[in-house]
Amino acid sequence: MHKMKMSSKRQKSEVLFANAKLSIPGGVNSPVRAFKSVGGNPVFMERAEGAYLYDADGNSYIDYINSWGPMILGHNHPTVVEAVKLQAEKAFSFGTPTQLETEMAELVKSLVQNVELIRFVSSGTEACMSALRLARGYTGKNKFIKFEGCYHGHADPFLVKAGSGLATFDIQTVPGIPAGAAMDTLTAKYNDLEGVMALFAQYKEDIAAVIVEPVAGNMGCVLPERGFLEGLRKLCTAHHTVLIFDEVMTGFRLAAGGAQEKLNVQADLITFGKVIGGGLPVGAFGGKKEIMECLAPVGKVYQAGTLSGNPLAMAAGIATLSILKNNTFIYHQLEQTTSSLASGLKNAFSSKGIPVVINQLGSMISVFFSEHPVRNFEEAAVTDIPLFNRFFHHMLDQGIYLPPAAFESWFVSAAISDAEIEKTIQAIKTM
Ligand code: KE4
Repeated sequence: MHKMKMSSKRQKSEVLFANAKLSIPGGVNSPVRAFKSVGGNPVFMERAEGAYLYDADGNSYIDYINSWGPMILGHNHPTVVEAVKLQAEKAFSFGTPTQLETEMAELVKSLVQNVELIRFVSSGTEACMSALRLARGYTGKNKFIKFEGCYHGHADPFLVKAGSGLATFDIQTVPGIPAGAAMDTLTAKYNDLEGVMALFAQYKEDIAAVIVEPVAGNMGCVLPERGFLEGLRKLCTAHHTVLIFDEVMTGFRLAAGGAQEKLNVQADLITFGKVIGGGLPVGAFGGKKEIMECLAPVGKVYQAGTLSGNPLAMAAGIATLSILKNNTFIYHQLEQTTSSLASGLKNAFSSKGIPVVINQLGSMISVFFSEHPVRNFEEAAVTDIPLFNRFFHHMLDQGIYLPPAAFESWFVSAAISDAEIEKTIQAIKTM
């Protein structure tokens, strides 16, 4: 572990972290926040505005994590804040149907053409867990394929060769998951269509689903190679297998219609999270009517949630998605900003003689310290992690907040302008 000189600038965060650990395991409510991989202690944030985070000690940071994706418009967008305030004055939650949920569902359907029905939940984990159960209930089959380095939340069947925090902490097997819960989980290498074909050759019609991050973000950003997603589509159609695109990260981020629009490949079920809630807890899964109507109370596949479709969260989601729908130039702007970040990073590191691979699509980007391409988790895992950790802390001390792990995508927001990009690139020169 790379021991980092702790900046004296963050003493209040140190105290807050020590206190947090007395009441919360590891002082965090999600492991990836704990700086375990990059070393040092996490920074406690207090407020945010636009492109900037402000920590408990009053330091400011350009934000490239944006709550791990949700804050695509930047923090505290006035229209979103106003929508949540107005709803809060009416009610927080009823536990009854509301017109807001229908409005949100119609908004998603207007942006994602092959979503005929959608069910809202409160996290990406719930969305993926429910989509898998639905695919199994619809097909009557149990096995499913996931890809090494992809992360679909922390439900038992997915915690096999998973990405995000499991890759960061090198957790190969998770205690507490009975063999039965993961025995039907088949894994293949990302971008390895032959490997998937071999699994179909072995298990033929016994595979309920293939779930994939259409652009992977949980091993760092890794792009699908030409023909990979199209090949999965063909194999699933041929074998009556449900193709699930996990768009928790890519949904409403890569385009208004997500990765399906950007890459022109259609799934049978799509899961959503992050951006869909605009920073409040919303997940969702949707797709073909024929499949979705297997869900209770229409069908028998049970799935439920006290705060599913929560009015406050719906208000934030409706405001966020409406802005994205009515200002699609934002996606062009995000692409441009992130592309100039990518070329700035490449030039800055090559001028220092440091080999880097920059993987980027739209406003998702990752820096790998490597001389070789990174097309799957195996290749991501052999990049220079200690150098990434040093880079992370150097940038943090320069007022730039990156995801605190190499196996994570960065997320650019519409509030990040050329000024922030320039500052980010300048910071590398002093590394
Ligand atoms: P949540 O349950 O964390 O809302 O979503 C799970 C999930 C599902 N699918 C994909 C593609 C995801 O990226 C995620 C969650 N992403 C991580 C970041 N790599 C969330 C951050 C965290 O775990 O704290």
